[in-house]
This record gives sequence, C-alpha cells and structure tokens, in this order.
Amino acid sequence: MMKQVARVVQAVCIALLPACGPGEEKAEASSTAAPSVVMLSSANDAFDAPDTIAAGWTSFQFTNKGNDIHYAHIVRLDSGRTVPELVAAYAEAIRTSGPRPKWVTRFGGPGGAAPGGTATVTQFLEPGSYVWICPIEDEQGNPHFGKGEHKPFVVHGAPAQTQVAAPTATSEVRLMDFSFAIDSTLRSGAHTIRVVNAGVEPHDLVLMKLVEGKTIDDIRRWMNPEQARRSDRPAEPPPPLESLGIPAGGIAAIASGYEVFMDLDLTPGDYVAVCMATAPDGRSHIEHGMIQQFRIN
Ligand SMILES: [Cu+2]
Repeated sequence: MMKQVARVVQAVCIALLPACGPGEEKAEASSTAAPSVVMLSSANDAFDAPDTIAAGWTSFQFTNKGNDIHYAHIVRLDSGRTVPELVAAYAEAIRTSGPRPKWVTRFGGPGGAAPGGTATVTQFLEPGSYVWICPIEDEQGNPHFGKGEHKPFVVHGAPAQTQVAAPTATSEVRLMDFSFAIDSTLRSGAHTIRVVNAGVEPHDLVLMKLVEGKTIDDIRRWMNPEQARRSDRPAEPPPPLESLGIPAGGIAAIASGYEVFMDLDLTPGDYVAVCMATAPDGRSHIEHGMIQQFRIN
C-alpha cells in the first residue's frame, strides 16, 4: 500500500521541466511565440517519437508507459557516426566504467519519468543528427538503450523558430566539476530554474525529496551508479528507490556550456541534488562530491 502511494506521489511530482541548448545563438528573441511541442513516449523498451523535428525552441512532452523509470535523453552524434556504433560503444563504456565516446554530445532531453508519469523539457535544437536513448540500467546493470530503447531523429533548419523566446528563469542552479551552486533564495512554490553546466564534464541533475528519516548518506550509498559495479558495493540488495526519496525533477545530462530551464513545483522539505554522471576515472560524480542536501521552506 505504501509503495503504491509513493508511486502515485512520484508520478505527480515528476512532471518536469523545460530545457534548452547552448547560450549563444538565441539571445535576440523578440516574439512571444511558444516553443513547438513534440510528444513522445516509451513502452516496453521502445520509443514512440517522430523521425524529424524543426530546429529551434522545442518542448518535449515525454510520457512513460512502461513499468520502470525511463529517460528520453538526447545525444548528438558527430558526422559519420552511426546508431549501432553509439549503442555498442556507450554500452561498453557503462559496462567497464570506462570513458564515454568523445564523438557523442550530451544534449539534455526529458529526465527521469516514473512509471505512468511524464517529463517535459524545452530546449533549443540545432540542426543535426540525434538519438533518444534511455540510460537507465536494469537489475543486471544493462542500460535500456542496449535492449532497443533508442531512436534516431533529424533536426532540420527552420528560420521562423528563431523568433521564439527562451523561458524566463526565476532561479538558477550551476553544475560544476564537481559540485552544485543552488540559489539560496529558493523557496516552495512554482519555479522556472535555469540550470547551467559551468563545468568541463557533462553533468545531469536529479532532485530527490528525502523520505522522513532518510539522509543524504542513504542517497549517497544507494544511488551510486559506479559503486554498484565494484567490489566495494554494499552487501545487501538496494532498497526500493521510493523508500529513500521521491524524484522531484531533474534534467538529462548536458555538455559544458549548455543551459536548461526546468519548471517545477517545490513543496517544503529536505532535498538532495545528485549528478548521476561518471567521470573519466570511472568514479561517479557523486563520489567526486557532486551530491548536496538543501532545504525548501
Ligand atoms: Cu556531474
């Protein structure tokens, strides 16, 4: 019963977040036109999503129709690289905690959506070749994209889209190597939070609202994606995620210099911000210090 309640709360809370691309080329927006909306969903380890999208500001409204958490993480491939190469190289990097392929740019996209939940991300799309992938791992540590949860799409030029304005932020979170700078004025209520990658490495952001009695050390211990692959992992099996914290929003990984606008409604309580990325040394960003507790009043 408690588990069901937690899942419902999780599904409600996880309705996320607008995002966008790098800062340079969209500053001159003079129109109030809304971003175009693209609906996509995931079920049974497969994406249902369009093959082509116009360049410019775009809201991705992602619905999770599966039984596990899913992402619609966007990656951009360098010219000449193929989707089978991506799937093979990235899955191998995850399996070995190795360096991620240099010819893949992390481009954001909808973050974790709970089963039956949604995640909305608005971001600026540049023309090019992209792939949606779900990097969530199953209980054996295999990423969903290795089981078929990936889909390529092409972004083509659309000059009219440059008239669409960027979202207006009420607050800011900076992602660095390896820490967060969270706006101390953040209070409960509705926010549009600008998330900026001010570091060198790609970073993501996952916000967990702590369950009563749980601490940042519980999150550090059980949400560490790399420790789980090593011999120093805890002896017991991990507890259900919802027994530790409720996912309260987040963004999929963005490369250095990118910014994301995240709309979310914060309720009073204790939160933990974590980055689930892996550093070139095979350690998680959490192990490098990219985990921080903060209170919302
Ligand atoms: Cu990070």
